[in-house]
Amino acid sequence: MSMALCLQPKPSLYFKSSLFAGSTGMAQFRGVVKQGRVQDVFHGVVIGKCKRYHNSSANALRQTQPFSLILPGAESTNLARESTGIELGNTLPSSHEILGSGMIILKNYISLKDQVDIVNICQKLGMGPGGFYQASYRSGVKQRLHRMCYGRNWDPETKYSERYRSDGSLPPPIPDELISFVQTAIQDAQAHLNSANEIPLMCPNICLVNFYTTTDRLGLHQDRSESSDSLKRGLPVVSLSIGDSAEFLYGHTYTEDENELSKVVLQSGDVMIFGGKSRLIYHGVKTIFPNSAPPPLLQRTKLRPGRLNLTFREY
Ligand SMILES: O=C(O)CCC(=O)C(=O)O
Repeated sequence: MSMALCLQPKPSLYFKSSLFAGSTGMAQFRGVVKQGRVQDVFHGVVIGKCKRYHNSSANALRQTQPFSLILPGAESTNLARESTGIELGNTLPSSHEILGSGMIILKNYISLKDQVDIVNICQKLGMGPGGFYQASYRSGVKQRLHRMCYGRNWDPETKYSERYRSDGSLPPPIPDELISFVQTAIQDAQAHLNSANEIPLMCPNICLVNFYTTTDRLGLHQDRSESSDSLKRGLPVVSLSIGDSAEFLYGHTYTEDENELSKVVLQSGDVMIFGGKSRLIYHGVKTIFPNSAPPPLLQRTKLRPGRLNLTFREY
């Protein structure tokens, strides 16, 4: 599939290595067991039954302040002026690690400048309609992560079936420059594989953006809400990590014994791709390592402690 088939306008900011050019123990996972699987990690806060408003103007009905990625009090800082002189050139070389058929990490792939740009994009969209929120289950239990979606709404209960969120908001579209970035990353990954077919190219039309505080986790799960055709073709999930590092666990079969899972640390700037034979891996985030984000990223963005993760998929 070529990029042209995505019918996306040509990205204005496209450059490859500068973004737009193109301890542990599963038993320690706190989560609920649903259909025999740990689904997610919760505060355990019961918030009552959500009203559903089928009108985007109902966004005004938000009862809480939108969640900001930026440290409280830093929003009004003139970051451009303050950050003058902060060196954003990458010092670490890029590399890659093949984790299995269809699964690869492009280490330090996202330049610091592009990480800054992505934080700024996510902050801008996150504060607008359809921005960061904590999704809840029908039981009323609220998810702990702050999440928002681009392109298509995903919810832990309704998956992709509801166009609107319970606050009535629609997800913003995926920014074009991110679509291009993801496709370039897939093509760069393919170049490292025995066969490009191990990870097919896709046109992302969904992005889930998660923000983990340093105590947040994500229980073991599969990403299988996408269409059966997408799953059958093994169209990949492309995951971008920014901010604090995370311990990522994965395996091909479900287990509650963490020792049976593989582990890898995802650092700021890493891109993980899993498709093809690895498309349905079980995976989760066990630990966020505090104070592990690159200092220039924090100085430039005032990103709060924690980790920003974007996963792109084609429905
Ligand atoms: O944060 C991550 O690295 C994984 C996110 C994830 O598994 C998901 O959004 O389904």
